[in-house]
Amino acid sequence: MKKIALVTGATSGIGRATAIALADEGYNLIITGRRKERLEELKAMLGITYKADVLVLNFDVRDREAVQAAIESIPAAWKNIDVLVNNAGLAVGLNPIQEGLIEDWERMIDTNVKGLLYVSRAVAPLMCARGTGHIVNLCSTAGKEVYPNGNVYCATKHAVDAISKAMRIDMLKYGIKVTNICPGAVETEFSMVRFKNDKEKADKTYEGYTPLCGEDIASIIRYVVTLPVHVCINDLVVTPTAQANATNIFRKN
Ligand code: NDP
Ligand code: 8X3
Repeated sequence: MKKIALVTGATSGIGRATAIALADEGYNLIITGRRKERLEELKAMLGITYKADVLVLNFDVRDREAVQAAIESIPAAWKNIDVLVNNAGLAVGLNPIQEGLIEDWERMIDTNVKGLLYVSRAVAPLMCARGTGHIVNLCSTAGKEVYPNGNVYCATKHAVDAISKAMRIDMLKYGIKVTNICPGAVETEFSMVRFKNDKEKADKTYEGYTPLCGEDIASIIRYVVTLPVHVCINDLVVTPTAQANATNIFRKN
């Protein structure tokens, strides 16, 4: 029987690439996000190209009741979720704390922290009941260090880092693996979202060096979820070769 992976934020970037990589690995997929048409397009592609069965769940991770209802709506045969990739997330704004927009802060906290918790709270009991499962949380180098103007985004990713550690302790007795993945710069829609569709600013983020791409992270996720049952990668920091840490990127111009 094929394994099942649920990927949040599968409409773009790392999440979409991960859904494709896991379909290629032989998984059936539950793909989620707010942009339904993109989910339907991905479902069709995964079915044709990889012969994967795909269930689309269209919800906003910030909506606690919608998350609960969506997971409860999953047909019994799909509830044996082997892998949960908590990927949905975003940065909004890049301002010093004294000038930050509170609505930006709330979007990040509600999505990156509360949304991840809502989805995990709905899926983790299914894994514990079966005594098997793997949760992969998309953290960030921003979960390991703080950089100028990154304040609240960094705080949300530090929270993800702590939640990953806590999950691993709490679900140890059920044999649940928890992997915290911390990428540096990955060229996706991330910077367009952070800079509110200012393409010039978004493009500047990746100027003068080769950033990671969604497929780079997807191939790492594919690797960590296919390790033997007794092996768990707990924490993984990955940057472009041109990036040493959050503040040091070597740009050639
Ligand atoms: P993208 O903007 O390309 O993708 C973000 C995904 O999250 C989209 O599929 C989006 O779907 C989904 N999402 C955002 N908000 C919500 C919401 N409220 N409800 C449901 N889904 C939501 O960015 P990335 O692929 O780069 O980001 C994926 C993860 O990786 C994030 O957690 C990010 O913080 C993290 N990360 C990214 C890095 C980077 O440099 N790009 C580096 C380190 C970590 P939709 O809009 O359709 O709902
Ligand atoms: C995304 C990478 O450097 O913008 O998490 O925080 S960074």
